Amino acid sequence: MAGPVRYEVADGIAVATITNPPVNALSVALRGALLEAARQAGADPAVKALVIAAEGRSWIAGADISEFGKPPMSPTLPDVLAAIEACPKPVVAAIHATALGGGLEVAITCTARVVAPAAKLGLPEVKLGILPGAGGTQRAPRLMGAAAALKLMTSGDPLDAKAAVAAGLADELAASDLLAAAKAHALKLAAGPLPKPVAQRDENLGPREAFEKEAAALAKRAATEPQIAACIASVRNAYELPVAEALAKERQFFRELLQDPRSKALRHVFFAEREVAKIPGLPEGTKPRKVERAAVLGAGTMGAGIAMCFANAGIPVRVIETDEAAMQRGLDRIRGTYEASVKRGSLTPEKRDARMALIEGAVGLEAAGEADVIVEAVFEEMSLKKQVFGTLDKVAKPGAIIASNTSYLDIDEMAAATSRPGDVLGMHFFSPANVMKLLEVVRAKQTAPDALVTATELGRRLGKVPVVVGVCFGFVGNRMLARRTAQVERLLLEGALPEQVDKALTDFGFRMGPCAMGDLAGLDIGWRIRKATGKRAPVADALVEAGRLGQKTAKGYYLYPEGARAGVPDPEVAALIERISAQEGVTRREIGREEILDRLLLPMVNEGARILEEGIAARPGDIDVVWLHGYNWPAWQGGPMHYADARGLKEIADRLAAFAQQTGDESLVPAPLLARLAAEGKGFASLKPA
Ligand code: 3H9
Repeated sequence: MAGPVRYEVADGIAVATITNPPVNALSVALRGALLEAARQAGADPAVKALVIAAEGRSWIAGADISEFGKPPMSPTLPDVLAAIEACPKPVVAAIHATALGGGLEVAITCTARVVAPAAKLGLPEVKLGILPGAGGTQRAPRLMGAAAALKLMTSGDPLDAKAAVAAGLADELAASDLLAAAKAHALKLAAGPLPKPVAQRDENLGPREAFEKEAAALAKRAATEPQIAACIASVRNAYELPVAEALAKERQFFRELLQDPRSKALRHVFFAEREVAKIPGLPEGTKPRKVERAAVLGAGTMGAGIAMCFANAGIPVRVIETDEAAMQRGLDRIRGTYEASVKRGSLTPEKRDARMALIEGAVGLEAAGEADVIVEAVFEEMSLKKQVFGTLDKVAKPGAIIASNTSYLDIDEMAAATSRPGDVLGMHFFSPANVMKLLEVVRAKQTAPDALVTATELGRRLGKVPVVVGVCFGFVGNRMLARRTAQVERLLLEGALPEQVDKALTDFGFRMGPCAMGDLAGLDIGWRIRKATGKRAPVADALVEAGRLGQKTAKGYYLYPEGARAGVPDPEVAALIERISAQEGVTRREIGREEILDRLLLPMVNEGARILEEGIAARPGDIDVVWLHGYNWPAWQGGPMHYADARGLKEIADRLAAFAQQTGDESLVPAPLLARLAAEGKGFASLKPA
């Protein structure tokens, strides 16, 4: 019967080969089969040693994360490890690829570890808000020393094969035939007395001072990330408690952290980031088109940043402008950005030269004729965009993807200016384009499935996280942001000050609040859009009209004395806001922190519900990914839709309804989808993909 482990005995050695696609996660079936293999090898007089090998792209990727939060099923991972440890014969792990989390915990319970050059060994649990919960905090220190083990588990990043051997985490690097090397290693061990279990190798813990130094360096993170504090405490137990007690404590930390809402949020993010790559409704077997050359229209800030994305991924790119001078300015801007990276030491001069060599300036749209993908980043004006698309229709080669980087304009209208709407879509990069990971791939009405797949694959090649969204004003991210921005203005008018608004969001976990963000980006951007669309924001307008454009004029919502990056509150701004409140006939009042936070976040959730209802985003998790990678939503808060689910949609809907009544703002009335789910006692997570 085909199970997750193939058990074979030859020449006195039992080999248990794991096949549990896609990544050999430790599901209950695999745990059972591994436990059985250890017992069988131990009991069989014909077997001298056991080798645990695996097939597929991972050795073992760790515990099955989808089982977390469900009732535990026997055998547990500690049961399996106890069986491996109790095996009276040497057990050798033959690691060909990634051994992560619980996977590495299996490996370090074995008597020895032989690794192939492609192996990667790590304890990434902290990234899921937990700590290694199956002996990792006790056994890793007893192989590589407590200080190094603490570093490994708090960074969450794996060691490659060579580094793992050097650190003592693995015993042998097999240059070619891994299985043969592991068998030979096992036979050698079988010939002598059985080495003591890793859990008893206290002599390897290393000096306590080295560990405490490492722990002290983590104090800042430990104060805000409970999983880091738990790693420190648990590894410290290796010095202070008998190992059985330390293991029991580790298990207790693990169980507690698993229940923490922050870990739940991080696990949600793990799955949402993988789910987002699946595009619903595509014909089976849709293949991407070939992309070997790119063109970017417009060499402004966005265009230059997008061109760099292509060059950074090794794709030759033409940066096209309307005249020589603008083109040169664009190239200079790109060179300047690379130069700054070289100065900072984050880029070598060789890489800078290699990247610059992939970027070519050109004048006139005809220069886009050879490109497989063309990204338009010209001025945000529909008539101009339509003209550009009309010309591209004539000059682009057949099958080329024609993409717009527009932040809010209608892609369908642009597609209609061509005779090939199937090739047209949006590729919305976020500023700075060469840094931010989000890419909204906008699927227009007639976008061909293979064009869509080409854009998402290309996005991944560029190191982005592509999220497929539909056409609407502002797509997913900016459409929701607009709701928050409107509330910032209202809160300031009603009684809050910029520093209170910003603090609500930085306390929540954002790196920056909206007022500081506005100052950084330049307040004139929003002002220009409002003027063009006939909208007003009395406070923000007054700031711009008083010459306060943000950091570039050393004053905006805040003051930036002598080019300071962090602004300081300005009494003049407070006075200006009070004056505007009076002009608008609003009586100012004290607004509490909770109200500020909810007024900023819940309208976004409400807009997210509308976005889901309209099918602009396929899944609530997709919206979360947009906010995590485009706007630095703190991962441990899971994204706006997960955050709402975690608080309960009934509470969210009630708060919104109360705000709507209090302010008379219709947009705050709970969206029909939100109201329905709240009434049914469900969350957004209960929805099936659109
Ligand atoms: C742990 O071990 C706790 C223990 O200390 C204590 C236990 C008591 N579980 O990423 P990919 C799925 S905590 C369930 O696209 P890649 C994933 O959702 C765990 N599912 O592949 C996806 O599914 P789908 C510590 C998992 O080749 C598919 O596999 N371990 C798990 O780019 C492919 O995933 C980790 O944190 C899992 N553990 O990268 C490692 N892992 O196709 C987490 C993956 O349906 N995993 N899936 O969308 C990874 O970092 C990467 O998946 C890996 C492969 C590097 C392994």
